[in-house]
Amino acid sequence: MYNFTSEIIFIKMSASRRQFIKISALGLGGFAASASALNMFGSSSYLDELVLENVAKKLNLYPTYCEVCFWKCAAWTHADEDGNIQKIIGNEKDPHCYGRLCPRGTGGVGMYNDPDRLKKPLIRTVVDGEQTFREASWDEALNLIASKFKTIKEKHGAESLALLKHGSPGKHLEHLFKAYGSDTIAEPAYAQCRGAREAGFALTYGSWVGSPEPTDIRDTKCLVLIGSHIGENMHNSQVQEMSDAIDNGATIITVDPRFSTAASKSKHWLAIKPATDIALLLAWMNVIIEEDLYDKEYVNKYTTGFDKLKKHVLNYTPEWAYGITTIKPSLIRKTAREIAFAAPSAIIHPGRHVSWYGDDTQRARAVAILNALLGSWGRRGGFYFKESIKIPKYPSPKYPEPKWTWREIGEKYPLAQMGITTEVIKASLPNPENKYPVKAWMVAGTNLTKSIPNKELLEKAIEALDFLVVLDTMPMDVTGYADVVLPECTYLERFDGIRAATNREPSIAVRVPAVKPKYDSKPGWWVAKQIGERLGLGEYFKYDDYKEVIDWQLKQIGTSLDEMNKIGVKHFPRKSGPLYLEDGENHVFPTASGKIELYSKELKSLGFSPLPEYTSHPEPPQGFYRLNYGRAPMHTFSRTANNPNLSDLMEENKLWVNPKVARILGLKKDQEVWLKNQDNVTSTFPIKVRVTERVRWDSVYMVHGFGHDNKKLSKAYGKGINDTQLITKIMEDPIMGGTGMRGNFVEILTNNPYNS
Ligand SMILES: Nc1nc2c(c(=O)[nH]1)N[C@H]1C(S)=C(S)[C@@H](COP(=O)(O)OP(=O)(O)OC[C@H]3O[C@@H](n4cnc5c(=O)[nH]c(N)nc54)[C@H](O)[C@@H]3O)O[C@H]1N2
Ligand SMILES: Nc1nc2c(c(=O)[nH]1)N[C@H]1C(S)=C(S)[C@@H](COP(=O)(O)OP(=O)(O)OC[C@H]3O[C@@H](n4cnc5c(=O)[nH]c(N)nc54)[C@H](O)[C@@H]3O)O[C@H]1N2
Ligand code: SF4
Ligand SMILES: [Mo]
Repeated sequence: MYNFTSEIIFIKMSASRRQFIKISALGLGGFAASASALNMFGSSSYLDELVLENVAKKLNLYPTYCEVCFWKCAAWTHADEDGNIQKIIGNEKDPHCYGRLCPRGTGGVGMYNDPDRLKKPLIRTVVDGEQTFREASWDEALNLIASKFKTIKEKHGAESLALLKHGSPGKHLEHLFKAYGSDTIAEPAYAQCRGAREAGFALTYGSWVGSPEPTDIRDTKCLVLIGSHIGENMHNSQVQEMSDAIDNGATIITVDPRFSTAASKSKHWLAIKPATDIALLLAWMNVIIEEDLYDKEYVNKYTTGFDKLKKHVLNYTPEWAYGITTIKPSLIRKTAREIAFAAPSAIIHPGRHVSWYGDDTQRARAVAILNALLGSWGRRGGFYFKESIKIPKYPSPKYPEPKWTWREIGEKYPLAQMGITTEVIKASLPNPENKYPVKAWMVAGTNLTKSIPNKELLEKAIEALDFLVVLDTMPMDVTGYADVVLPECTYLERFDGIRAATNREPSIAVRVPAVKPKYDSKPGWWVAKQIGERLGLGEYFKYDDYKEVIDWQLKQIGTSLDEMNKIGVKHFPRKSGPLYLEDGENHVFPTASGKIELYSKELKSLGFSPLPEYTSHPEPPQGFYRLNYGRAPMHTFSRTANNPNLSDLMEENKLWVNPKVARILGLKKDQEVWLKNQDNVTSTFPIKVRVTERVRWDSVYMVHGFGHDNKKLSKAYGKGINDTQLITKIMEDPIMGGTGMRGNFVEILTNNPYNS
């Protein structure tokens, strides 16, 4: 069953002080204390089922919102009287899920049941000359963290403590860090995800796209997906709205070098050559302008710079784009006309994970401009005007003013609007010329070794840190680098902040624990408060339980925790005006000119191209293939690979290979191969081959998030390849610091490279 003997393997980090430890505690305490009649047999055993089926128990319902991904669907957790979670069901009134969770949300109960969970705080120690973790009490772990934080603040200033975070726990720690004087905060959901999109749209429309995207998919007549693979990208209400739109006869056009699930539902699949999308976008603009298909009234009334744009795209004909994209001119014209005929009920989807080739802000600008030509922003079936309700902040003192923040660290990138993870990592490297030296990290809810490429740089930075504490629910790879590991309880076992995302109409959802925290795990808010109090910041944490904070906030907006416990989701009326532009209205956009800026003076003044230009990118050399990656409907990044419910649905990723390539290399279905990239990095594990016409011959494809190398992840260990390991070449976006990750090329090795 569960093996507690120390199976410590060290990854070579020569003369390293902080060796990578495959998490392995010395003690037995956590498990013994928690073994229940059910989980002793493992969470999905036949015996469990018998027990569950034959003992009819009353179920209690607790409101929550899902943490398996960041769409934050509201749901009801069903728990029996003994505190076993039976199921999680979507909240009918929730605009994020319309009453239905995706497979991952339903499988969220596996996060709670996973027997591999972190069970007790762990502290790095040395036994017989070898580094390992020992179990510790919360008091000891928290005291150690507080004393390290104090020392670092005294020596280097609070600014040198960085918080790298993602998801709900991050919010609580952000409060702690700001109270302590540090705004050195970053998350991979910016520079490695949607940052470039937000910069591109902010430059054009004056506002971010945000999450959930305000795409009016349910009423659209034409949805264009550019490398946005909705359906595999399982963002819930988007998928449901897309399915309804298809039933209602909407045209779907998918631009993707791979035949994605969305492509299979599309009228047109444009199998574009990777890295050439800007050329297609410019050619579409060329057709729409030259053939007078744009929304003249909208363009005249709401945009600036049209004449410059018209001149700019004059020569970017479909014939020009054909040579670059490999998409036939007739198909470029035909699709441009179809999109324009559907306008303004047409959406060129802004995408979400857009950190591809380093010119991503410019590509996002091209998407934004194209939407403006179609008049789709602020129109039914295009983009609606989103709204959310503001949640009042729980009373606490003002934060001190840090001397420098994430902004200064990322100052090279003039339009960065959030912390750039990779710049924080660089600022942590030992370098006397470093103006903003980072000395310690707290990592919460982000598995850096899978979400941030260039592992060598990451390991160098970690090696140089004075202190690293990781708060996670699972013994993920990143925990192996920590000095202290803190076990957070899962979202099903804790209170968190109120969800108040933007949507067609404002709504809120709450997260309430359905069961007590398993093992010796604790909620993120509690961890933040405990560290805060030890740092003398008690004034910032004046509550005993986070539910007091939520209840206070709910009362300020006319509801209460009692009411929310009964309804889970509450809607509020819109206050900002109608969903769409109205006739006769004179809408002012929040840009400098008050108009949609087709031509960007701001970019010009910063020395960037004011109109999007196509730039060519390197092609894979002979014998190499472009490494492409994406999502699978039943997994979220690396966080679900060990989930017992979800790994049952898909336990490893496969390498999609075109039959032509399989023929040349003599590859067979399910044959194991290794990959080696352009910088001679070889994958730790092999991957099985999937031969399919659905991928172009110049690329290979895999689902992101596999290839875990911590043995304590008993289901995920060694299953498939970690795409991030092979991403060593980064194409930085000079405008906002995004991490372009799609410029890496791999060779396929059929012989085990470790058998030599
Ligand atoms: N190669 C490559 N890199 C990528 C991407 C890619 O597709 N390919 N995608 C990029 C994108 S779009 C994004 S948004 C980022 C995502 O990057 P991350 O957010 O780092 O993604 P995960 O791999 O899910 O890591 C989440 C970590 O949070 C932990 N966790 C889960 N629930 C909780 C909780 O309740 N509390 C705490 N404390 N921890 C929890 C998990 O165990 C896991 O260790 O990655 C980016 N990086
Ligand atoms: N099931 C599931 N759903 C998720 C997530 C998850 O982990 N699991 N994560 C969520 C998050 S945080 C994000 S950011 C989104 C990400 O999801 P999206 O933003 O939809 O997509 P990407 O991951 O950027 O892109 C993947 C697609 O881009 C295609 N592609 C690769 N190169 C090119 C190119 O040069 N041009 C074009 N046109 N296409 C290309 C790939 O073949 C693939 O189909 O998904 C979200 N939804
Ligand atoms: S889309 Fe799925 S995983 Fe994401 S929050 Fe909703 S139910 Fe959870
Ligand atoms: Mo993302």
